[in-house]
Amino acid sequence: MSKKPAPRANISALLQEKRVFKPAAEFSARAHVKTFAQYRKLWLESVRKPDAFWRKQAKAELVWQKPFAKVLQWKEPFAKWFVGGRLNASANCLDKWLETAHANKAAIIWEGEPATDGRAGEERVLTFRQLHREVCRFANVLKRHGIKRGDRIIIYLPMVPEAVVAMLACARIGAVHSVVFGGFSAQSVADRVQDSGARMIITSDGGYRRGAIVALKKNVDEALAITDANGDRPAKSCEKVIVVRRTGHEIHLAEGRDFWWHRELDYVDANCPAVPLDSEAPLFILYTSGSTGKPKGILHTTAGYLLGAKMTHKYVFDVRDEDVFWCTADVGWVTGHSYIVYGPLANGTTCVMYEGAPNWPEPDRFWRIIEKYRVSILYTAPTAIRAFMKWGDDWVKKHDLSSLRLLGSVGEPINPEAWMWYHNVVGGGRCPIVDTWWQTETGAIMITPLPGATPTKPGTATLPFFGILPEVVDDSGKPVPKNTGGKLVVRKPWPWMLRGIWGDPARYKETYWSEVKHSYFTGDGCRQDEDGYFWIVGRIDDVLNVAGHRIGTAEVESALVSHPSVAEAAVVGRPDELKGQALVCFVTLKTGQAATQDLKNELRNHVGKEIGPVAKPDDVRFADALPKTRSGKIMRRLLKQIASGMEIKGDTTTLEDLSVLAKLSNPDE
Ligand code: 7RM
Repeated sequence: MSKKPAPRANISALLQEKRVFKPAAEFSARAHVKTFAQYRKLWLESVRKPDAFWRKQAKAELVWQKPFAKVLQWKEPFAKWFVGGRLNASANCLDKWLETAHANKAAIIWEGEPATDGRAGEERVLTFRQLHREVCRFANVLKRHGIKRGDRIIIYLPMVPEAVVAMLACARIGAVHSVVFGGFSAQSVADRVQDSGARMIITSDGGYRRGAIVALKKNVDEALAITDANGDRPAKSCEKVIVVRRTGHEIHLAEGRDFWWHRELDYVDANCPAVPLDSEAPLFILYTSGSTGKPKGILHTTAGYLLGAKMTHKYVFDVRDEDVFWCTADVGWVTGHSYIVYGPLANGTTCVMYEGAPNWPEPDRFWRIIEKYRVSILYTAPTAIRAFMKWGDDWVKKHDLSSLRLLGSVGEPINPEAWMWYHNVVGGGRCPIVDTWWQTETGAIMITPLPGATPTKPGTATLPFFGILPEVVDDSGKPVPKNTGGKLVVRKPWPWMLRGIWGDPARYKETYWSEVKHSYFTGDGCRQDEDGYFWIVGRIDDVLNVAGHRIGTAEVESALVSHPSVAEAAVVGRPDELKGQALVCFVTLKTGQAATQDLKNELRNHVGKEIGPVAKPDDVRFADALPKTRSGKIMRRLLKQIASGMEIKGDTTTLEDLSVLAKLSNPDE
C-alpha cells in the first residue's frame, strides 16, 4: 500500500473573533455546573486522577448487573474500560425508569413528514414503559429468528420509532447493530453487509423524504443481489430481512427470507430480560467514509460509550426532567446514536424525533415543531443553520420559540456569522449556544462549553469535557504556542473512544495512533487562543498552502460567509506554479442575490480585508449548491478535483445529491 505523505501542521491562524458571551446568572443558578471555577476544578480532577474520577462516575451513572473490578486496562492503542463489569445498555435506557415517575413520561415524541395541510404531521408518542415493551417484543422476534449475542444486524430504516426499537432490541440481547443511513444506496448497503458479516437486515417498505417515497426495501433487494452475485456473502449472512410497514406501497417479499415486522410481533410476548453483557461487549458498528479507501466500521462497546453519551448529554445540554430535547440528526449518524437514543434515554429525557426534511412542506417545519411540542433544547448542524439563514428570518419569526432555553451545534465549524444568527434569530438572544466538537470515532462530545459555566465565543467549541486531554501539536508531536495552528490530538484514552475498526486492527493503529506518538490523531487542524479555547480550522487534509502560508479552510469560508450576500462557501486549493496552491472559492448566494462579476471582485476584496492579502481568493465561483455528505459536511475533496479540472475520482457514495456535482463540473449546461 502506498503511504500518502504525512499531513503537515504549522497552520497560520488568521481570523480573530473577539466577542465573548458569559452565561446568564439565571441560567447558571439552575445549571448542573454553575461556575467556570467549578468546571475547572472537576476537569483538573478528572485528568489528574482519572481512575478515581471514572470509577465514581461509572458507579453513579450506570446500572450494573455485576460491578467492574478495574477502571482501565490500556495497551496502546487498545483500551478496555470498566473491566469485569456486566451491564445492559437497553436496561440502562429503559428498565431503569419502570419503577419510577418516568415510566409514563414520553420518551419519544415522533412526528412524520407528510403534512398535507401545511401544518401538522402524523404523531406518535412512546412513553418509557411503552418503548420498553416494544423493545422487549422485538428482541423476542430477533431471538425467534435465531439472532444470538455478537451477531451483527444492519438497520436500514427511515426516521421512525422502529429504528430506536430495533437498536435497543439488539442491545438487549447482545447483538451488534450497524445503522445505515436511509439515504444510502444499494451498493453502500451491500458493502456494509459484506464487511460486517451481518446476519439480518431490518428495513421498511419505504420512507418519506420531501414528499417523495424512498424505496428502501427495493434497495435491500438490490443489495442482496449484489452480495449474492459477488459470491462472497459468507454463509449464514443476511438470511433474514424484517420489514417495517411505513409507506404502504407494494413491495416484493422473498418467501422464507423477508418478514413483516408487525406480523412477527404476533408470535412473541413482551417478556425479555436484558442480558448482562461484558463492559467491552460490542454495542454497535458505524461506518464512516474516509477520504480514501473503503468505509471504516467504527466499533463502540457498551459501558464506556454509554457513560459518555449519558454524561455529555447531561452536562453539555444541562438537561432537567422537564426538558423537551430535540436533536435533528438522523439515527444513521453517530449524533443520532448518542443524542437521540443512548444519551437522552439513559437520562430519562423526552426527545422529539422528526422523520423528514427541514423545508417540507415549507421552510419553517423546524420552527413549527418547536412551537408545537414546546422544545426547550435544540441540537442541530451549521449546514442547517446556514440553510435557514438563506431562506430568510421571516420563517423563524412567524413562530413562538419562547420554549427554547439552549441551542447546540455539531458537525462542522460554525462560522461566527451563523453563530450570531442562531443566537439572535432562533434563540432570541437569550439562549446559550453549545458548539460541540466530536467525531464518530470519539463516540460522544469531547470539546464543548458547559452552558452554565463556560463563557462562549462565536466559532469555537471552547474547552475539553471532563477526562478529555486534547492538545494542538506540530509535526514532531510537540505542543505549539498559543494562536498557532497545528494538529488536534487527544493525549489519553477516554471511556467513549472507538475500540477499533471492524476487522482491521492494523488500519485502526495506522489511522489513529501512528501520526503522533502515544496520541489519538483526530485528523483536524486546530489552534488554541490566548484563553486556551480550541478553534477547529478544518481537516488537516484540506489545509491550503498558499505561497508558503498554511491556511485552514474554515477561516476563509467563515470570512466569505460574513459577507451579507453569501449563504455558504467552500474553499479548496488548485495547483499553482507560482504560489504552490491557488485559492478557489465555491460560493452559494442568499435568496435574491445576483451572481455578478462585481460581486466576485467584492468578495475577493472582502476576504483580503477580513483575513489578510495572503488569503485573497484567486478564483470565486458561484454555485447553486455545494456537494455535501448526507450529514451535511461539504466534500472538499470533490471540489478540489473540480477546481483543478480533474476527473472526479474516489468514493462518491456518501454524496447527498449527485446532480450537484454534474452542475459544478459543467456550470454552463
Ligand atoms: C459528530 C460528527 C467529525 C468531524 C470532525 C470535524 C467536524 C464536528 C465540529 C466539527 C468544528 C465542531 N461526527 N466537526 N463537530 N468541526 N466544530 N463543533 O460530526 O464523524 O461525522 O465528523 O466533523 O472535522 O473531525 S463525524
